[in-house]
Amino acid sequence: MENAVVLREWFDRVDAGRTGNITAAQLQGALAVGNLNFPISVVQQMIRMYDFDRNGTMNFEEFLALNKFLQKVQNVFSTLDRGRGFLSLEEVYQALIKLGFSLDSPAFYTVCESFDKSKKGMIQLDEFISLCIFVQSARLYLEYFLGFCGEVLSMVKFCV
Ligand SMILES: [Ca+2]
Repeated sequence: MENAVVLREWFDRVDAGRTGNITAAQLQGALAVGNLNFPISVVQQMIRMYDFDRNGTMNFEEFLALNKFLQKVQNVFSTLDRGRGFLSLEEVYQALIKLGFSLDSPAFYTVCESFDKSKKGMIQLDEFISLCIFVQSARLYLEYFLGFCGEVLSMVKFCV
């Protein structure tokens, strides 16, 4: 309950114009205050993942869904990084399993390579979040796509 109040205050602070919606640029700035620096494309993807009303911005309800996901990702990161501030690739793999993602090796290394900015096999929190956003979006898209295929198939069946 108290958490919800804190989140509401945070949301209202970011939504300076009191529009009820946060834009990608506003979210990017707010996350940077918390030392999490993301390219705008990643922030836009965050919004798209939970943009239930599909208006391109984030209302409070959508923000709660995103926040839940980010909390989960951050918790897994901090249980594995043991205060070092980064995860090895092996630990990233474990972390993804904890989060319910299973990638085969080639996909895993390709994904790691593209998010490991320093190319040292050390994934920092913002890189790990970006990576999870990417994997989660891919999963949501796939579920949507498969659901769509299912509907088409049953329509075809119905027509036949
Ligand atoms: Ca929205």
